[in-house]
Amino acid sequence: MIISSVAEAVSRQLETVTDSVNEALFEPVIRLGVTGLARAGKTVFITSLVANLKDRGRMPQLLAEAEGRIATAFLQPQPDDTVPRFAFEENLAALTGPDPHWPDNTRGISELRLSLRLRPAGLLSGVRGMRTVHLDIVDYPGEWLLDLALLDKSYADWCDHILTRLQAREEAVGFLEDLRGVDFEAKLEEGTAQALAKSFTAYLNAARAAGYSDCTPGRFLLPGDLAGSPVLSFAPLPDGAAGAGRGTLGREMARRYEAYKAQVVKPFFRNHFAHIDRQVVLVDALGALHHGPAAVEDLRQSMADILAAFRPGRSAFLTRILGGKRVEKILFAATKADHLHHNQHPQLAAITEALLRDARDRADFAGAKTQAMALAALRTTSEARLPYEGREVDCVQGILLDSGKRAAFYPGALPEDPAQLLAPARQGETQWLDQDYAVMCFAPAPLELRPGAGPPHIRLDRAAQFLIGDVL
Ligand SMILES: Nc1nc2c(ncn2[C@@H]2O[C@H](COP(=O)(O)OP(=O)(O)OP(=O)(O)O)[C@@H](O)[C@H]2O)c(=O)[nH]1
Ligand SMILES: [Mg+2]
Repeated sequence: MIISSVAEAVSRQLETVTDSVNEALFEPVIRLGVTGLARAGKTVFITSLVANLKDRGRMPQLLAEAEGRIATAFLQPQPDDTVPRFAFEENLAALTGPDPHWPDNTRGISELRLSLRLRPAGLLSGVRGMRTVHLDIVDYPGEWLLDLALLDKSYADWCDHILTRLQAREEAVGFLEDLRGVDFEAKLEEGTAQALAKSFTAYLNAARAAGYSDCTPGRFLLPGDLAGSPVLSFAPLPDGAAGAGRGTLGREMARRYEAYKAQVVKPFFRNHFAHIDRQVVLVDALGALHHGPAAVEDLRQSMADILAAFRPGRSAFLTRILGGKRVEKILFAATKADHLHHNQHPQLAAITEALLRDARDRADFAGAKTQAMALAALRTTSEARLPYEGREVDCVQGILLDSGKRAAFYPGALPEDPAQLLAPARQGETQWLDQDYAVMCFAPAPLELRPGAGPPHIRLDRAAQFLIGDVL
């Protein structure tokens, strides 16, 4: 029995070896990471991308499609058995069903495999048969990338950093108040630890709702099945807490912070992040503009922190687990561009590019190809030219999310020069000087999908061409 099970193990091993050899030789797998801060548009992006790759009538800028080389694209069981499957069918039904609505918030990581069957191109077309490329799409919260910065920070550094930021934020008043009554040298009381963690989490949620991007530790907002566990039951404490004696609240909080790093942050980078080949970073730049200069500056800083993860050498831990592997392409996409008339899309792309400037330069330096663009994964509006304050303006029209009524919308003209927005944001202005940038929430429009065409979008085909065009 023992012998047979050993033999079985050996042959199974051989099987996996030949499988992966076959796969590597004949069926390339591209792992496409899709990330962005909360509500950036990840779920809608993936749903529309997959739907438009399956039915490619609206993908003229995807070269392989224009050349008639994509025979079919179909969903397959994903390779990772322990990662939840991306709920494609459910999300597509939400967006394109008889009562169209936006999909629910997502709680964590998920994955989907789309396989494309390709006809051979050019001279070899008569000789070579069809080939298959697998696209594994991985959806994960951008907040988890922000956690990378924690790996270099001791508990004392982290507390110092966070508490300094909190001083200036009205969302933190409640937590800072709770902190005042705490003695970190007192013996650990689980009730006190839980109450502080709750109060800190409430601050994080309020900060996110107010448009702030730096809402870490990332898992506090999306705890999943870790909710209430010790790794998520810590909070920043005033100076000196980490050095408090054994069995005290301070010491235990420092220990839990370290456990969060070791048992939550590192496994994510090791098991998921390290395997990504191409990356989309979605940015709700319009949403930040609407919230004002502080939100824009905060988005800029958070993007720099997020993109640090794509910079080799940024973290000793990452360098070790990546072992020389690099993300080959990174697309920075400003989402929800259907809120703007197309003649303002270049300005939105320029703002996105400027927002990511520092981080992007470093990623370029690392050899990754990068591009910034403005897109809408699901177009909910049409364009019109209408009178407004005595002149004609280019606006968009759609169905309002709250009232269900049709309305025209002019968000304000974005400046040609992004510095006009980013400079006041950096200088800590509290309001835009010349105007406000309104944001409206449009509902997905009821659709009649043409056979062979996916949901309407803006520039999703260009995004796909940049991300995977070279392997098709
Ligand atoms: N008009 C328009 N709105 C969009 C588009 N994509 C996303 N939105 C809006 O942004 C919201 C968030 O989109 P999601 O795709 O759920 O964002 P997410 O990044 O998956 O959000 P979480 O899972 O909560 O982190 C949606 O509910 C829509 O209101 C788009 O292409 N056009
Ligand atoms: Mg989502």
